[in-house]
Amino acid sequence: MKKLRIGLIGYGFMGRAHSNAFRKAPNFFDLEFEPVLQAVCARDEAKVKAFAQRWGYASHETDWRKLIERDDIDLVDIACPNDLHKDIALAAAKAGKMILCEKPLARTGPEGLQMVKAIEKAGVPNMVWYNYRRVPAVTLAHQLIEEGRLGRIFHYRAKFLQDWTISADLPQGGTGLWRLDLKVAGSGVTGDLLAHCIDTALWLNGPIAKVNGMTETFIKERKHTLTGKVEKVGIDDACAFLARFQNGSLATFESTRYARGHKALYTFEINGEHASIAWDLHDLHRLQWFDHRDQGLVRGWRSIHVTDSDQPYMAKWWVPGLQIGYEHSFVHQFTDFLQGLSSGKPASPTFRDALATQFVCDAVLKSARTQKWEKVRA
Ligand code: SOE
Repeated sequence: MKKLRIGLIGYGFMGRAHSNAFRKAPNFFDLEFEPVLQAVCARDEAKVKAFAQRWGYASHETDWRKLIERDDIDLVDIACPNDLHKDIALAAAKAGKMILCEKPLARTGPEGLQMVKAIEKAGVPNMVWYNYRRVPAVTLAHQLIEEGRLGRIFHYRAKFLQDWTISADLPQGGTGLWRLDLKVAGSGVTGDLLAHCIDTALWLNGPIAKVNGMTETFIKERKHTLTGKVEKVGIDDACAFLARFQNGSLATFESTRYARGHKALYTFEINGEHASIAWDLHDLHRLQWFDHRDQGLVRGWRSIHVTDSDQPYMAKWWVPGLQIGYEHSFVHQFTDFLQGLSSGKPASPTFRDALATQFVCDAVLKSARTQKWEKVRA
C-alpha cells in the first residue's frame, strides 16, 4: 500500500468526523493507499496536542502555513471555519498538495472560483466534503434516478431544519459560534445547511437555472464573543427559495435554525412520471419509494431498509438488516476519494462541482435582496 500522509487543519466537529473516516476507510474497504495521520494543525497548542494524542496524529502544528510547507504531507484537509478555506487552499495548491475541503467550499462564488482556478492550475486531486451524497439510501436514490426509473422529473422538494439559535442570549462569533458571524461564515443557513440540499439536488436532478428566494434574520443583534460588544447579526437565520431546474422540474427549498423541535431534519422528496422518492436524515438508512407501475392491488409507499449487500456500500459493512449511520458517509466519501486516485476518475464533488452549489447560494441571496428571480451563474 502506498502511504498517503495527511495534514488536517481544524479539530472541531468536522476534524473528528474526517479523522474517523481516515482511520476506518482502510479497515472496511479495499484501498491501494494507506492513510497516515501525519499532522494536525490548530491555534491552541494544548488542545491540538491533546487532539493529536487522542486520534493518533504523529505530530501537531499551530500555524497552517508551516503545515503546508512540510515535505512529509501529501494531502491537506481543510476542516476549519469558512473564512480560512480560500487562503489555505491557494497555498496548498501552490505547494502541490492534494486538497480536501469541508463544505461550503467558500463564503461566496467569486472566492470559490479563485480556489477552483488555483487547484485546476496546480492539477492537484481535490474534493469537498458534501457527505450526504454517500449515505447509502441517498446513493441508492441517485442510482434509481440514473437508471431512469422515475421517468421525467416534475418536482424536487428539500428542507433542512434546526432549532439551536432561537435564544436571543446566544452570542455570535468565536469557537463553536462562528457559523453566526457573517464575516467568518459568509452566510447563515444558506451556506451552512441549504448548501447540503443544493449539492444533493444538483447531483440527483441536474443544474438549477434560476431561483427566487427570501431570507430573514430573526434576532437582529447579538453579543460578539470576541469583541464582547453587542453587534448587528449579518447572517440569514432562515431562507426559503423556489427554483427551476434546467430539466424543467420545479423545486422548493427551505432552511431555518428556528424550527423548534427539529435538530437536523434534512429531507427531500422527488416526484417523477412513474415513481417518487423520499428521504429523511433522521431515519437515514431508509429510502421511501412509490412506483406507480406496481400492481394496483399492492401499490403503495415502500420503506426500503438500505442494509442489503447489493445496496450501495453495504457489502463492506455488517450483515443484511444491520444499519449504519452518519459517520459512515464520511468513511465512504474518503474511500471514494482514494479509489478515485487509483482509477484516475476523480470522486465528486470536486471543487468545480462544489462551485456550482456556491453559485446557487449566491443567486438565492441576491434574489432575497432584489426580490426578483435571479439566474444562476453557469
Ligand atoms: C450545523 O449545525 C451543521 O453542523 C452543519 O454545519 C453541517 O454541515 C450539517 O451536516 C449539520 O449541521
